[in-house]
Amino acid sequence: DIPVNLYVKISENFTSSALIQCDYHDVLYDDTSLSISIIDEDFSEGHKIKDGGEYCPTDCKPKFSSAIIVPYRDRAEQLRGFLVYMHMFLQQQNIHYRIYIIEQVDSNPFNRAKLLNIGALTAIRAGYPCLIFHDVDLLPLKPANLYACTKCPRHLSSSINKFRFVLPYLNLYGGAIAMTTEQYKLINGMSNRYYGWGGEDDDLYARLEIAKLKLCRFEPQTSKYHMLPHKTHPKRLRRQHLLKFARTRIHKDGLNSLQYTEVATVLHPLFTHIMVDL
Ligand code: BGN
Repeated sequence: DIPVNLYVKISENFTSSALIQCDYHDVLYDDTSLSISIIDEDFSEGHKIKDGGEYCPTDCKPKFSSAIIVPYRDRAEQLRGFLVYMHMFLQQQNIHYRIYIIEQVDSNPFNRAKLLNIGALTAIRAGYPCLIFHDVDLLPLKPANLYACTKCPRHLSSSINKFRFVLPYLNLYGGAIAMTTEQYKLINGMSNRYYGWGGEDDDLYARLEIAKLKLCRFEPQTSKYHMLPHKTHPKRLRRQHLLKFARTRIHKDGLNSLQYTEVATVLHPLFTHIMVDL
């Protein structure tokens, strides 16, 4: 789908002592100051992924640095596919990134938002300026969907096969999203109180509204995703009630009230595995 004239040939003469900025083309959206980079077939020089699932292009200096934060429990099969696919996808984009898998090891209902808060804190401490929150069942289909942060918080996955590639509602802000560390801190992260499926992403959207942060999306064509099939999570009861008071909790429920026990952190070849008891 990328027009041929957008492909960049990376010169083989680059030496590591004189790193130049990675080549990105200014395309798509002026207001987001984003651009994409696609490189040619010569790229596959074997694996350059460091333990912990971190990758940095070696022949140029990347402009974007992103932590990919994935909440996880009990989907080993999906995770394997996700990791292999995402490393291929992300390396094409010539960005610096690291994949964090945050696993809930207790047996309480799944708390996606709290896991994302934990991943965000870890990534912020590691110095990442851009946080990409990503469900493990979503695979991006378009290389132009750059995994980097824009001036405004961005909803990456607006066009998913499961919803027949149509955005279900305008304020949907779940699935795969990107926010700068500054934006995430400004809204005190996400609510820690959503155990069970649903509502935590709508709560996050309410926080954006309070902070007057406008949401942006790339065009549907660029935002296409394939959702892997899976069993559904038990839905959270009374999530409407929790959501109703989202605005009153923003300053007391979030990053500043986050409590959990880190059970272990293991650096695997393709990801950093953080196991937590919520
Ligand atoms: C919505 C869910 C979201 C979910 C989307 C897409 C709720 C809150 C009800 C008050 N919201 O219905 O969390 O991401 O569907 O599946 O359940």
